[in-house]
Amino acid sequence: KYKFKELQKKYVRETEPCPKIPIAIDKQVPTYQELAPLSSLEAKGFDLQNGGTFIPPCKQSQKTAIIIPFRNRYLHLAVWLLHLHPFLQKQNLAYTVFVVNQVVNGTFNKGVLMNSGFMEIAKLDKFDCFVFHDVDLLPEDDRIYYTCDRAGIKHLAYALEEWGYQLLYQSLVGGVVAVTWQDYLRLNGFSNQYFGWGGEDDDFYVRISQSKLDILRYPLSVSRYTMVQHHRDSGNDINDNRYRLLRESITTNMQQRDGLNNLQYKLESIENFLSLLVSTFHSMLIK
Ligand code: UD2
Ligand code: MN
Repeated sequence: KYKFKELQKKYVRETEPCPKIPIAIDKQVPTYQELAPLSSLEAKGFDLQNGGTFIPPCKQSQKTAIIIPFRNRYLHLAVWLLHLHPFLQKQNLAYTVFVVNQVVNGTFNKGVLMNSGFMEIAKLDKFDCFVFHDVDLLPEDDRIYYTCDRAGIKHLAYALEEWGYQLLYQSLVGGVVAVTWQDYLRLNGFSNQYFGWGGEDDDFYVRISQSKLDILRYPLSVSRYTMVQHHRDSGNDINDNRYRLLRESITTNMQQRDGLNNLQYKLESIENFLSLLVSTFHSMLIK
């Protein structure tokens, strides 16, 4: 089980030797220096409620839940929180951040984390909008609104710096998507069958098209993101099975029997962290 307090201490210790002069990683990405006082993020004046909830000073028609599928990316999470809280608050959003942490060993399964996060959050409160968000992606433009649209699935991580701010392929819906709870139910969530890297996002596209939902995107010049550099994680090897699963998904309409309706997981605990500005789910997979 992951103990936040201990890791927090560990993290602060590790960052101590960073040079006094900030090293700019990239554009708006916070520097290591800015990250150093991780234990006192409250002091930054982010004005959050316990568990990473923000209540805007005005009436917001939607409540947004941000779900981050997560395992062992603490540095990315720290960068993300420092970047995203101010960003989301500028938009006057009513939001809560949920980190869905895979605590069971074995291969990473992003789909199961998204689905189990959705199910558990629904028990806590009524959210209108769910934003599924890679931990390493940072929006570069304030006009990328983290709200949902009844007209379709909003694919936000459209123009990545890594790819020269172009979309790799039209059916790509990876990285960051904003989905109303109604549409998420209609899609039957993500597939639970994709273990390891790749395919679960393309499967999500298959679901969107089979459900006859539209994909909405902000202009290429607006929907820009930076991905914090990383290597492939251990426990998340390329899934060689992904093309077979995708074919099956298309030809047998797997969506109907795989997703929220056959989801299996065990919730280890739910903890609210104000010091880390985040509400964390520890969810456990059952094979
Ligand atoms: C692409 C997609 C991503 C996903 C992935 C294939 C974009 C912009 N991103 O990202 O959405 O479809 O391909 O699976 O299209 N994670 C952990 N710990 C781990 C492994 C993964 O926290 O050990 C989480 C984390 O939130 C990470 C995300 O899963 O951002 C996706 O994994 P990745 O960053 O390794 O994949 P990447 O960058 O190729
Ligand atoms: Mn990534």
